Amino acid sequence: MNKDGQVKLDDIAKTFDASTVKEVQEGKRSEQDIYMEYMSLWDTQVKDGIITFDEFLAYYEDYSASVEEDDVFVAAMKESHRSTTSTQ
Ligand SMILES: [Ca+2]
Repeated sequence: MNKDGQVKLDDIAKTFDASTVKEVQEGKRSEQDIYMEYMSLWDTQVKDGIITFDEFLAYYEDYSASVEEDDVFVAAMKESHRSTTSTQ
């Protein structure tokens, strides 16, 4: 996040590796499909490729509210995060 309280979509994209998502590894969905779905979670209010602080907060509100019904995707996100921070 920069001094203006905004995050560029590209910065978030760098932290996300769609190839580690289970559905991609199983060939059920394309990396592009997962990537676009992930990005659409963030850039919600004004789709300009920049995540404002309001959009950032909105994401986390939605995220916490939808954990139970969307737990498969959340698990995939955790798996993705783990793999990007591992030494392998
Ligand atoms: Ca935006």
